[in-house]
Amino acid sequence: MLEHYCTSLTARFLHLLVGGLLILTALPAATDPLPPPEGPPLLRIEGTIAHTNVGDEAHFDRQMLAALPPRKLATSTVVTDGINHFEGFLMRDLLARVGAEGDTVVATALNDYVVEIPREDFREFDVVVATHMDGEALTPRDKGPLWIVYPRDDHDELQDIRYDYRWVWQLEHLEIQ
Ligand SMILES: Nc1nc2c(c(=O)[nH]1)N[C@H]1C(S)=C(S)[C@@H](COP(=O)(O)O)O[C@H]1N2
Ligand SMILES: [Mo]
Repeated sequence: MLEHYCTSLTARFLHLLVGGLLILTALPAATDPLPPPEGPPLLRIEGTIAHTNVGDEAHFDRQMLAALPPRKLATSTVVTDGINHFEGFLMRDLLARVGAEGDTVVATALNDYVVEIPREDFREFDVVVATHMDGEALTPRDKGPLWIVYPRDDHDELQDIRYDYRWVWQLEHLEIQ
């Protein structure tokens, strides 16, 4: 009887242990160190971030961006006609990946356009950083390599000039403050 009790306790413990290990290994890559970029960086992130790979900054090449959980979004935009199909990743996941702390994200584009975005946007809405539009990789000639895309068709409040100017195209740099 006692023996049986002990075995089942041990079994329970092992069960919990194995369960715990499974959960740990399944945790998103958010806690892994950032590998150094192998290709040219498409996006550089600096400021209050926990994970860096080039000096004080986190640099992401195309492959590293592609390793983030993929996300699709179909929406209209103020600068294109009809509905576009975007592919990329969530800004929220990117910020988690670098261990960002801070309430403001300053986004800078290749054309030196700079805008401050409240981090709250990325908690509240599934904002995508798009690498592709309608099946084609975005290029610097056409709003690329990265374009911040809000789910504007899903939320009336996003159909507002205050949000339009946060749709940074040709995105290349983020500073977390
Ligand atoms: N890289 C970049 N992104 C940008 C801008 C810009 O000048 N450069 N303009 C912003 C503004 S003010 C708006 S309203 C929307 C649409 O700008 P557009 O009509 O000039 O394309 O994109 C935003 N993203
Ligand atoms: Mo604008």
